[in-house]
Amino acid sequence: MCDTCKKKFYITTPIYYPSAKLHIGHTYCTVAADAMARYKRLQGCDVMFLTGTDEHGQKIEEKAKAAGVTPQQFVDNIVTGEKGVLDLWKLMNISNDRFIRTTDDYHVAAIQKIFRKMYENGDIYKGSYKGKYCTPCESFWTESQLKDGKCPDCGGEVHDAQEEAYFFRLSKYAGRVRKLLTETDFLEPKSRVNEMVNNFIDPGLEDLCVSRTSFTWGVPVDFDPGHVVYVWIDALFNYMTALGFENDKYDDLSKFWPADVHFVGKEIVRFHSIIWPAMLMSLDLPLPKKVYGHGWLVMDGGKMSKSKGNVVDPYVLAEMFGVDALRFFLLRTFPFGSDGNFSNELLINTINIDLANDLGNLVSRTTAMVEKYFGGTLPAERAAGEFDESLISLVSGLRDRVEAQMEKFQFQNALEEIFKCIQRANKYIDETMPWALAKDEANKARLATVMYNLLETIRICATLLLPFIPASCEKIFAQIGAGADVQTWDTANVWGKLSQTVTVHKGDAIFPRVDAEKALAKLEELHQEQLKSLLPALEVEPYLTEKVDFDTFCKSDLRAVKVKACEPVKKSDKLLKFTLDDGTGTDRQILSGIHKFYEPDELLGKTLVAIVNLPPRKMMGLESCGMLLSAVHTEKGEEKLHLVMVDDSIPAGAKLC
Ligand code: ME8
Repeated sequence: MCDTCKKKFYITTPIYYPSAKLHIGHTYCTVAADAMARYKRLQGCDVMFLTGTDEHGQKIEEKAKAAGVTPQQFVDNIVTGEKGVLDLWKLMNISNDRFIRTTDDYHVAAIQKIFRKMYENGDIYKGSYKGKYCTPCESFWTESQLKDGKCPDCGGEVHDAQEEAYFFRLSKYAGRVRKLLTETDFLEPKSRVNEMVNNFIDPGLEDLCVSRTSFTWGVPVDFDPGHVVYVWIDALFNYMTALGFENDKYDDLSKFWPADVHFVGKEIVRFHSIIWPAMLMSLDLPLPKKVYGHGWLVMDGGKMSKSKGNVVDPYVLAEMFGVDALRFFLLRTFPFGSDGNFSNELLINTINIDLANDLGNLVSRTTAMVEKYFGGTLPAERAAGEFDESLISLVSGLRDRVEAQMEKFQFQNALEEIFKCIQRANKYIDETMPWALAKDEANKARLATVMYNLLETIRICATLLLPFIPASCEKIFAQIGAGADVQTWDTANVWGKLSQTVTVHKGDAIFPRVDAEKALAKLEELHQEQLKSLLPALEVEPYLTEKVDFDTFCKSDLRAVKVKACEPVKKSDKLLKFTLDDGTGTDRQILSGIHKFYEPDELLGKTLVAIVNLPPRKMMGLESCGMLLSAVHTEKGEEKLHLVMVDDSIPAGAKLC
């Protein structure tokens, strides 16, 4: 197919807020879009795969201020800094063709032009906004949109706010948008259509506030200083400015617009399926062909967060389990349109069952047998036999079944189809029993056929797995001796493309089994560290508000005491027994629960402070006459204690007052 005849395919992910490091939930959509882009390229399409970052808004401005840096420095660090967004996509083997940052000059200038055009055509007008404002979501809400008085998106507090602002005439497009949603396949899955129509369109679409004066970190409205463009105009038009709309940086608009699909998380479906088409209608621009609202990865039913019991850092998970294992898990385990409950146990199970047991074993058993029985190269003789037909017919139709699912973005089902074949091939080994065939030279042709059928199944499955686990598939191809000419979408539909006399190269296990117990313990340890890092650095006991009069205070007799001996109390983890010189000539014994903080030897000879007129107490059968003073606080969740020590030149018995 020549370049100009190639089918075009334009796919986008949401552009991410770099307000914090991305977690595994963010990785989900980008991995899905990557699988889709790779699949389309394999099919021979001319693909444009766009992702990026949405860098303006009040939240970023506030976070930058708190961090003591400029907003630009703040976002630069999260986007281009070490282990930032760009690094993450590189690590995850994301094959995006373009990356847009909404702070890019060409985008900023284009947004100004777009805003002005909509102002000039009358769809943007100036008014005053009164409403309930949610700061984290940067959204105004009406009373009726609130859920239990809280923000319907994040569940957070809202407050009354009013400001002079520009508005977009969203209400004008309600009818056309409703038709788009209800009469076409613009929005999928279909369940999301009802949600949009019932919750937003039918209750009455209000005009949308599209500028802010309460912060400055945004695209300035060039004809009205003090106003910045509200993030959704800025954010949504990225899909077009990245192709060259209203700018000279790129020149792909006529080639790739309208987009074939926008992948978006369910909470931003509203912006993509109502506001976005309405804005495009306002400018008389073609609408994207589809918006697909995927579900969330949740933990224990709630949104992802570090404070829940899982490590959600993709760097940690990729390092422990491998990038492909993580990519595979995300798309194999959860239906793309619904929420999926993430857990480390599930991740490890998926790796061990599908990748290590089923796929990994099939590859290593097959290549090991070809090496053992044929020295690595199959002979040309063949002998068909029982079980061949059922395997071959299942695998021959696989590509079309995978394609049918991929076209509907049903990654889980596509993988299910592939794994049915992998499982069938493993069963074929048990049925044909190559080890029994190998005992008799007369079975050589039959044994070669069995091996060939297995290798050919692996070749076809690996080709279809390329969009999901590209690096591992390359390793598989190398092991089974499949050249580039038989790793193509066209050959994935034709049985028998692998050379009949192929040479295999058994290598290391491609998907080593994960020791679940060890891995979970390690993750738990990392999670505890993460939790600690979230705790305040330093915490001291709250101050007492109740006043104590001077005379009462003076009733405490504080003395300098010198440690003559110190030893742990038998059968106690905590207690140390001190023999102290208190200046009276008679040793004083004090027990103190500080063994966790001090070894007895390090305290010998030290001059400490004790309250000496407390009534004696018995602990573990021993008498304690007084109490040693110490300073206590908590650091990163850990209790710290320091005995109060005074200068050694101070004699035992000196009164502290
Ligand atoms: O919404 N599971 O940015 P964002 C699945 N800047 N997806 C998740 C997720 C989870 N646990 N957590 C977040 C924005 N996401 C805007 C987009 S587009 C013009 C502007 C998804 O960084 C979320 O659903 O807050 C969204 O689609 C994406 O991550 C980006 O979220």
